[in-house]
Formats: sequence, structure tokens, C-alpha cells
Amino acid sequence: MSDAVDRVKVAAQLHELTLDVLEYPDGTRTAADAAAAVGCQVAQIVKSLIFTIDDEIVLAMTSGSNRVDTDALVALAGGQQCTRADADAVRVTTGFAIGGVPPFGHTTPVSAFFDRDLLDHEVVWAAAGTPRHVFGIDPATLLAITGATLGDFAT
Ligand code: 5CA
Repeated sequence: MSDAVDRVKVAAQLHELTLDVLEYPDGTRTAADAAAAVGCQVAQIVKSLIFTIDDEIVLAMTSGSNRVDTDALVALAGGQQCTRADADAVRVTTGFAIGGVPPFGHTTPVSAFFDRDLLDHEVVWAAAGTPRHVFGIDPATLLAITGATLGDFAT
């Protein structure tokens, strides 16, 4: 498939999870694109968003229909200042380009936060390393394997 997809699959295997990765040639770059491709609600798409809180890179897994409230995220993380990572920082810290950033399998381990609204669905869909590949997963399993902190930081 691609080196990026392989890295995500290998990371999943470490948690004894075999990912069923689907490819959509028309692209799954944004949450709206991914929902249209899969044929699911936008709320079922997991946006894997990278922020810098103080000097630490964090991952905020966010429902596709929600926006991150950075004040709430920074409070949950116990930090002071929160900024969105730029495209270069995302690539360097995760090993993936924007539009394909998966929720795990990153080059650098990061603290992770998980939008509680994702638990409303039986299946959610996340990027599998490229802007054309996604995988479906039970949100509780995704929460468990990422070791993320569950919170209400997005509405
Ligand atoms: N493949 C889809 C669905 S799984 C996906 O990766 N969606 S995403 O939301 O996780 O990634 C795209 C996000 O990257 C957008 O929400 C957008 O806010 C953010 N983004 C796009 N361009 C930039 C940029 N130049 N710098 C920082 N963030 C960006």
C-alpha cells in the first residue's frame, strides 16, 4: 500500500490489532472528504490534531464535527499555553503529513487526548497514514490503545 500505511499497521499490531485499511483514490484529506468517501457521518471521523502545549507536542483526537476549545484542552493538559502545530512540526513529530496523520504510530510518543463525543458511535474512522487511507475502529478500543486522556475539550 504505502510505507506510511505499513507503519500504522505495524503500530496496531503491537496492540494485537489487525487494521482493515481502506483506500479511497478520490481522497480522505479532510473530515468531510473522509465521511463522504466512507459514507458515514462527519462526527464518526477522528481528526488527529497536533498542538503544542507549553513545550510539549500533544495529540487531540477530535470528532470530525467538533472544534477544539484550546482553553479546555490546555486546562485538561494542565498547561499554560496552547498553539496549533504548523505543517512542518506535524511532519517532524508524527512522521506523517497533514491529511494523513493517524491517531497512533507516530515517530515521537505524544501525550494524547480523546474527545468524549467519539464514544457515541459504534465505529469511528481515522486516517491510516496518507490522505487516501482510513481504517474503522471501535472508539473504546482506540481510546485504550492510545492511552489517551478522555475529555470534553471540543464542541
Ligand atoms: N484524513 C482526514 C480525516 S481522518 C484528516 O486527517 N483530517 S484531520 O482533521 O485530522 O487533518 C486535517 C487537519 O489538519 C485539518 O483539521 C486542519 O485544521 C489541519 N491543517 C490543515 N492545514 C494545516 C496547516 N498548514 N498547519 C496546521 N494544521 C493544518
